[in-house]
Amino acid sequence: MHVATASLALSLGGLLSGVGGAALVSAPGETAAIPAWDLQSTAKAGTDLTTLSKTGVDTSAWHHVKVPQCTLMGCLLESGVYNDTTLFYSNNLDTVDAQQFSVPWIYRNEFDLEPASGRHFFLQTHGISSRADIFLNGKQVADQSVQVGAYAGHRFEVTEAAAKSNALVIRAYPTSYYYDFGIGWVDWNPWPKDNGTGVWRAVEVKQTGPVVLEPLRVVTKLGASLGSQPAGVTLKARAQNLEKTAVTVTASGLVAPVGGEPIAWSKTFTLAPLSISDIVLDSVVQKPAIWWPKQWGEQPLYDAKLTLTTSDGVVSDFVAEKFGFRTVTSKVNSFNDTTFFVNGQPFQVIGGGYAPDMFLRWDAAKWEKELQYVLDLGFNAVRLEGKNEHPDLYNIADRLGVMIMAGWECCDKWEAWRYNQDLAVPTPYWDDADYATANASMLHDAAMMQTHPSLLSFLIGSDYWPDDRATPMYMNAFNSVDWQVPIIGSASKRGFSNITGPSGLKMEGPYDWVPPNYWYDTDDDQYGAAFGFGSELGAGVGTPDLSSLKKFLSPADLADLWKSPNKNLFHMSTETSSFHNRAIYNTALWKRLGAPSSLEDYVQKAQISDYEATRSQYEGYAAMWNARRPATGLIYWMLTGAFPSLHWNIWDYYMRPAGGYFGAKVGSRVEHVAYDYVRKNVVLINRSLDKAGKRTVGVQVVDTAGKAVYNGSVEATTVPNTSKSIASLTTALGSIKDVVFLRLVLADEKGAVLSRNVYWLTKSVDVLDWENSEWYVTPVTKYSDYTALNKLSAANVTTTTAKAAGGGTTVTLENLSSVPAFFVSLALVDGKGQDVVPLTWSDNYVTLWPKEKLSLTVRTLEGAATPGAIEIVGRNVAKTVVKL
Ligand SMILES: *[C@@H]1O[C@H](CO)[C@@H](O)[C@H](O)[C@H]1NC(C)=O
Ligand SMILES: *[C@@H]1O[C@H](CO)[C@@H](O)[C@H](O)[C@H]1NC(C)=O
Ligand SMILES: *[C@@H]1O[C@H](CO)[C@@H](O)[C@H](O)[C@H]1NC(C)=O
Ligand SMILES: *[C@@H]1O[C@H](CO)[C@@H](O)[C@H](O)[C@H]1NC(C)=O
Ligand SMILES: *[C@@H]1O[C@H](CO)[C@@H](O)[C@H](O)[C@H]1NC(C)=O
Ligand SMILES: *[C@@H]1O[C@H](CO)[C@@H](O)[C@H](O)[C@H]1NC(C)=O
Ligand SMILES: *[C@@H]1O[C@H](CO)[C@@H](O)[C@H](O)[C@H]1NC(C)=O
Ligand SMILES: *[C@@H]1O[C@H](CO)[C@@H](O)[C@H](O)[C@H]1NC(C)=O
Ligand SMILES: *[C@@H]1O[C@H](CO)[C@@H](O)[C@H](O)[C@H]1NC(C)=O
Ligand SMILES: CC(=O)N[C@H]1CO[C@H](CO)[C@@H](O)[C@@H]1O
Repeated sequence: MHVATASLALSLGGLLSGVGGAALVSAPGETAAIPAWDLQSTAKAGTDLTTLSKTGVDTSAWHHVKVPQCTLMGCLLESGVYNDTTLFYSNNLDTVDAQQFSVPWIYRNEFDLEPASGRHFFLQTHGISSRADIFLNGKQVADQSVQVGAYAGHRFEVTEAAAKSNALVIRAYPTSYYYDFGIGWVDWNPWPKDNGTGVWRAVEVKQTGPVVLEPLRVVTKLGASLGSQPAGVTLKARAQNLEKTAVTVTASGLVAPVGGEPIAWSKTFTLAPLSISDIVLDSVVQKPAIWWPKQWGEQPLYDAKLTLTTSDGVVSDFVAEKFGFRTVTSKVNSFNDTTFFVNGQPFQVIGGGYAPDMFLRWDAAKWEKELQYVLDLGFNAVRLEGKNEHPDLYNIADRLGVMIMAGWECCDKWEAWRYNQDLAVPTPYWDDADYATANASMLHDAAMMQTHPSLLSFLIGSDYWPDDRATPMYMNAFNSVDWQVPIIGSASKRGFSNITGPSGLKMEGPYDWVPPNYWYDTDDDQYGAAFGFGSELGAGVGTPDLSSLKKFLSPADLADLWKSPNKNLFHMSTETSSFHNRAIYNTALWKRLGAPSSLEDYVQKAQISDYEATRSQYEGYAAMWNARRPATGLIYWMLTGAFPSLHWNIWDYYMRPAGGYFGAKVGSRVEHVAYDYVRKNVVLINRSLDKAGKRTVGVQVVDTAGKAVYNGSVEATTVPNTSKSIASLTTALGSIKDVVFLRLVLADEKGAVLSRNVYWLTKSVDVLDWENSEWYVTPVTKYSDYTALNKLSAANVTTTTAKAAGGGTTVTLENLSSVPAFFVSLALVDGKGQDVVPLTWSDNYVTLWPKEKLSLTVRTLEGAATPGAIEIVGRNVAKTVVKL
């Protein structure tokens, strides 16, 4: 047996199979993941891998999982040692014994193959944290100096060791975020006690004939006039002749719109003995269907396949992927801010930062629902900071039309540069072996992503840019896989390598609470205000609503929320971070909305704060798209949480959308009217490429008693892809004494409402102290007083329900009163009163005008329980339950 040169390989989604009893793979070109593992600590199983990797070892006392991949904690959850309902409750996570993970653990599996002369077998890894020894049938396949790094995948030839019955053993070494290329969490959440150690990505077995292929690359070349000119398409894959003689192969290419007429062609290559060379097949698609981000068009995908057949007509290997025709480019403007272009159109990035599950348990169905939320919100992108996950993440994003900003993570081994001023001590700077690990990681993940039309960019650094040895190494890795989308040096403006040039992305905060006017304070280019590209920023909000809070907080934890506003809390960021408590957030809540009188009161005030915060941030960036210094993108920090968290997410761990979600959803509407808190203007926003025409904006202001203060309307013509100010409300809002409500309603020529939106405003905005800004927040020296909202007269809102056209339920709310019904939230629950999730609401956490009637539509997504009732409650609306 010999160990093949370290090279990369990918899973072939459609071919994964685990046929019980039969050989794991039995035909050339076939690839299958090891479908299940037996797991044990070396403290119990010992360290004699030679013996453990022989068939027949009794593993009945080990842990058993029927999944192809899991970290140690993920496996122990899967096998029932831990239960996440219990683990995530209160601070139970802290009680997990970390000591058990201080020694290596063993993953073991037995499987069958059908070895015969002329057949070659491979083990393919896609990253094991932190490093591993691999043994097959008593022989070492790789040691920990080669299989190292969470993202470094390798292909090892195991033909000589392969037998009919095989035993595979992987010894995974403990991960340190200081020393290893792991998958770290920085300040996002408490760290898992196993540090993510283990076989977190599948290990595959592959069978081939005399020639093996590396992953397929697809190079597309679109004509200047998209779609109406033929497009070049080149299929490429690196081929290795495994024999000591020259081999002649026919390479057959196939390109077909999914479900459509294929283009097939072929070419013959003679490969020198033991050589490695690129197989390159060129073709042309006459009428390429163009792939667009969801809000701009369709997502046509093409199948591509490259098959090698030997002269006797037998397949040696094949590779296949889906791809799409689109272009992505980026430009740094005169302010050094980056604008992305998709299919030549300037693309304002609107999205959030992704956190995987804390134990890296990958769930494709969950990710699909998360992207459905992303689209429901009006977002168009997700940033992955060093959480590049699995091929299905990209497959699903391709299908749904969401752009992905992939990249490496900050603050640990991945950014161990001398000039990194935020590096965790005692992380050592990179040595030669570290560069090799990073190189293998880049090669592997770039190859995994190359064909996917959803890729917007790869950020080779997050907080700091890679040094002048790593940068060209990364660029060479991208070149070697025919990378076709922008490579960005980092997500910040702290410096850059001349090889990438300036990143054009800013990382200036905030990460904690700021008032809504923060985003509109753009005249002096301060920090995170709505100009340029904010790569990770937000008011830090994301408070789950009460039903979710009760799932993971004890009664004492719940009391802390409103009785101990400055207390450190477990369900936040790490102990050592600036975000271990809600003090900044709570100070604002107490000052602006008044001290809470109960848990319910606190949570409702938190939803009001969260809604206001996310709406203003998304509106602010959308409104400034055509400003003096354009706002070119924002990534809200964060989109999701790795565990049930009290902050930094757009929806909670249980996927129950609340105030922050619906604020973000209003602020991200493709056609919208927004209120600029600083200039007191109405801004007409159009993020579509094709929605134009006459628009009317109704502008109404009422006081807290429901008395009309202003009633007017503005005519405007909307221009695609443009934000513009269309009216000043200085007069309309001139006479505010206390708190007023402002309603903006955008309607088209036929009177159809395109966007409707209510603000609560005081005479003046919160006063920001920009000079004393920290990296994570800008302090407020004078808070706005919204306490009048606690004294609203009760409103009587009636609810009627009907079946919605196209599925779901239409809920019509009517305010019978002469006062506004403030912040009315609706929860869809099952027969037992538990939240029904996942689901989408056309709108929620709404404020009704006196006598206003408003219809909302709710639809459940796949996997949701059967709805039984809707619970309705508002700030001045008593709770009612309407049975369905
Ligand atoms: C975990 O525990 C909860 C509550 O004790 C129980 O309802 C749930 O079924 C358990 N989950 C698993 C996977 O065993
Ligand atoms: C996890 O990583 C941290 C930081 O590098 C380290 O202090 C800790 O010992 C690690 N835990 C284990 C179980 O290796
Ligand atoms: C943009 O970056 C370049 C390179 O660092 C610098 O020389 C230039 O002054 C910057 N321009 C602005 C407007 O900041
Ligand atoms: C990275 O790996 C590739 C493929 O093995 C190799 O050709 C290249 O020299 C490596 N680069 C560095 C800087 O080690
Ligand atoms: C990068 O380019 C600038 C301007 O050309 C030059 O002054 C600087 O020395 C270069 N830096 C490196 C590391 O090459
Ligand atoms: C947005 O712009 C598109 C493209 O010009 C246009 O068709 C649409 O009517 C515009 N919508 C608004 C609200 O301006
Ligand atoms: C506002 O004015 C419009 C016409 O300009 C009128 O139709 C509408 O009833 C008025 N609304 C209120 C609340 O006064
Ligand atoms: C969209 O807006 C950008 C930025 O203002 C502009 O450069 C571009 O030409 C516009 N595109 C269209 C299709 O109007
Ligand atoms: C609300 O109005 C409806 C219809 O007039 C009435 O039946 C109901 O009793 C009122 N509810 C309250 C709480 O006043
Ligand atoms: C101002 C007003 O009409 N308020 C009414 C709203 O509805 C509640 C509940 O019916 C009444 O109590 C209020 O008088």
